[in-house]
Amino acid sequence: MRCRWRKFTPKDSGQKANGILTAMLRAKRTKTRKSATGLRFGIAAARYNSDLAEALVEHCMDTLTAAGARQRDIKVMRVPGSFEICAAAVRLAKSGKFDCVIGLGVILKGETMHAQNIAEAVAHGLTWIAIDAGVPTVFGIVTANNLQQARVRCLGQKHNRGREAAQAAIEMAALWKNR
Ligand code: DLZ
Repeated sequence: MRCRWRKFTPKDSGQKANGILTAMLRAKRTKTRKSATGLRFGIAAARYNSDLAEALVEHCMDTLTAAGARQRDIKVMRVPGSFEICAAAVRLAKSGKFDCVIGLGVILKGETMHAQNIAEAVAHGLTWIAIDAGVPTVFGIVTANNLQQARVRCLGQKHNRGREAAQAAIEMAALWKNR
């Protein structure tokens, strides 16, 4: 009797790997498109690297309002640099007025460890705020090695971190509201 199963060949394993990769890419593309109607957002936005930082805020706001959030339900608190984001974020989170708090900023790598120290402090701070305040926080901080990388993530459409932060915030806020 002819065996139904062929021998597993390296070609098969290559195809299998391709299939897994395709599934992963598809999973990444499958974004939940939830409505932001009735949801309230606090944004702690750093001004440092101002043109890029402002573009992040605009993309974030546009995405929130396009999904149904009202302008008056979005509060933007501006701070000097990314290091100060957590001070504003904790105040927003503990105010009880927001369903999600978004940190936005642009950190560019310099010659020293400064950028890395700030980025780590903000990442830990936003994580801690979510745990402590029980309000979801979103890390919308661009940490780039150079200006070119930062431009792609702040000004471009494809990998825009402002838009991605807003989408994550909508999903988390909706989740918290059992929607
Ligand atoms: C000082 C500083 C430097 C060197 N780089 C950045 C940066 O790339 N992105 C950013 O958002 N902020 C930077 N800052 C400012 C610090 O975040 C902070 O405002 C100051 O250290 C004062 O606490």
